[in-house]
Amino acid sequence: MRLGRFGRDPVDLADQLAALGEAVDLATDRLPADHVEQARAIITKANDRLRHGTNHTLVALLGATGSGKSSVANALVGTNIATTGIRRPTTSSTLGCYWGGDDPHPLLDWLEVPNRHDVSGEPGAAAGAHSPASSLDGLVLLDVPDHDSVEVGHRLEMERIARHADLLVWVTDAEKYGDKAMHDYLRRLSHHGAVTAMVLNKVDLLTDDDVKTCLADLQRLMAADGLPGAPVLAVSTATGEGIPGLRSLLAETVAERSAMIERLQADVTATSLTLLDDLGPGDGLNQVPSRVTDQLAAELVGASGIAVVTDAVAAGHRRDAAGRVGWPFTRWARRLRPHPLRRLHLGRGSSGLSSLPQLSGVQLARSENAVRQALATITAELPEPWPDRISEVGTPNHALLNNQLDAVVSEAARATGAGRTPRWWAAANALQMALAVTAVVGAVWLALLAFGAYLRLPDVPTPDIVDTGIPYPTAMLVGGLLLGVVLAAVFRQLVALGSRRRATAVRSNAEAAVVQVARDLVVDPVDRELAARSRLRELLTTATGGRR
Ligand SMILES: Nc1nc2c(ncn2[C@@H]2O[C@H](COP(=O)(O)OP(=O)(O)OP(=O)(O)O)[C@@H](O)[C@H]2O)c(=O)[nH]1
Ligand SMILES: [Mg+2]
Repeated sequence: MRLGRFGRDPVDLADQLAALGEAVDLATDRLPADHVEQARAIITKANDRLRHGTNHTLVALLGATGSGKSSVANALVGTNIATTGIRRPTTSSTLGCYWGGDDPHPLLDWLEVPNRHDVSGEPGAAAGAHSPASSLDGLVLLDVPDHDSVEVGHRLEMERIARHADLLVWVTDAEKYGDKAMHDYLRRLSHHGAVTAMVLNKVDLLTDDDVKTCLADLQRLMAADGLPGAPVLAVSTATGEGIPGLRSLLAETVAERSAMIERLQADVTATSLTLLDDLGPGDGLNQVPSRVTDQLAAELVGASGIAVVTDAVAAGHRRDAAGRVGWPFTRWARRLRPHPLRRLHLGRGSSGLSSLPQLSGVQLARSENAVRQALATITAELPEPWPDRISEVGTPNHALLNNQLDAVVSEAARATGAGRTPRWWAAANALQMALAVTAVVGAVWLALLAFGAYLRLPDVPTPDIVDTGIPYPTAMLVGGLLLGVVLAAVFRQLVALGSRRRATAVRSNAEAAVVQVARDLVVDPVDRELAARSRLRELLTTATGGRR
């Protein structure tokens, strides 16, 4: 008869514990607090138990009152320890019996078991010691109070010992083996099959056929509890039947020195599986999909009121251009209207402080709605508890969001909309001025000629443009005016092109800035949460030791 084995070594347990340790930190405030606390307690317990080494194997006798736990302990010790005054009618505090080997007291101190019995001096101990194969040196056998008496303290003590022991030996009999309380415990410890054994005691009271039936039934029930491989032994402390088999099982376990590691691995596996269940099924969503980010940014751009600024930037550009390259004779008219950018307190003449009109109620609602939509899309497919968690980290302070939208829009406008004038404007201006001067000179010339004629002064010969018969002053006036108007029209087209380009540049700068705001306040926090979630899954999968 052998216990089931995971066949792992302590290095695996160290890896599992390290992964669980990191997972517990990440799981804090993310997964149910009681499960995280349970995992933390397992890590503490495992580290404490590991400090005491593998020289001792803690075997707990667990079961209902009267099933014969103390009798089994006596049978293994080889003498009735009740004669030493330790035994009571029913066991109310744990008794630790230890067999030879290293000093077990530090371990029993940690286990908080003050009642101790050194078996090495017992005459009956020799019965097991004479054969090296069945040496129990290193065994610390714990006779534990029952879990089903009226004494709540007994149950708590039993549960405490059951949490700390390396090997759990349940003792039952033909009357009690179907006991619900015991099977509840077994189910809860279904990952502990490698460190669980079942003893069907008092078989002296049964016929051979009944023993077979009971054993088969008990095995079936244990398989249903999730412990199909755990050994089941039939014993009688009254006749000694089966006791050598139980002794060999314990001797093997003590010799292998692996029960402690396997017990701790089972604990780490079980608690990691619980946390993995809390984490929900894997869905491969490790970051916010880019289409959600794009959609959110587009909505926020809409809500930001950037159109007001881009329109002003385009109009301002046209207005500046008209002042520089427009027809000189009508430039003054433009100056009567206020500069579009100055109206927004942006660009030239700005105090440097943004004073864009505050976002309207509709815009505020639009930005809030955009964030809500994005979060709803992200969380739609996520299992509990992630929708709430993601919504919590992804919902920004809306006043902050709107301030930032306001700031980035005006900043983008200021950076792109002001200052730099296209180089061709200077040349165009010079040309327009030259044409205007030409027209004015032509006009003055003609005026002087007209004035001379009025005063009936003798004709001053007026030169003609060669071969055309058109007098210079006329050509200068008409040509200067006409060319100026035509050029102003051409320049207007070029300026319109430039103003569109400038507005587009402002818009794309603002869009880039709004994407950054969306990232900082919504997408990045959600990404961090999703990354923590997938890291948790990775760590917990490692911590289960490959059990999922
Ligand atoms: N016939 C028979 N009676 C047994 C056997 N083992 C134990 N008993 C009796 O069962 C009763 C209970 O035995 P204990 O060993 O005190 O049982 P326990 O599980 O320690 O009980 P608690 O300490 O109350 O939890 C005693 O009267 C024993 O004599 C056995 O193999 N055959
Ligand atoms: Mg007892």
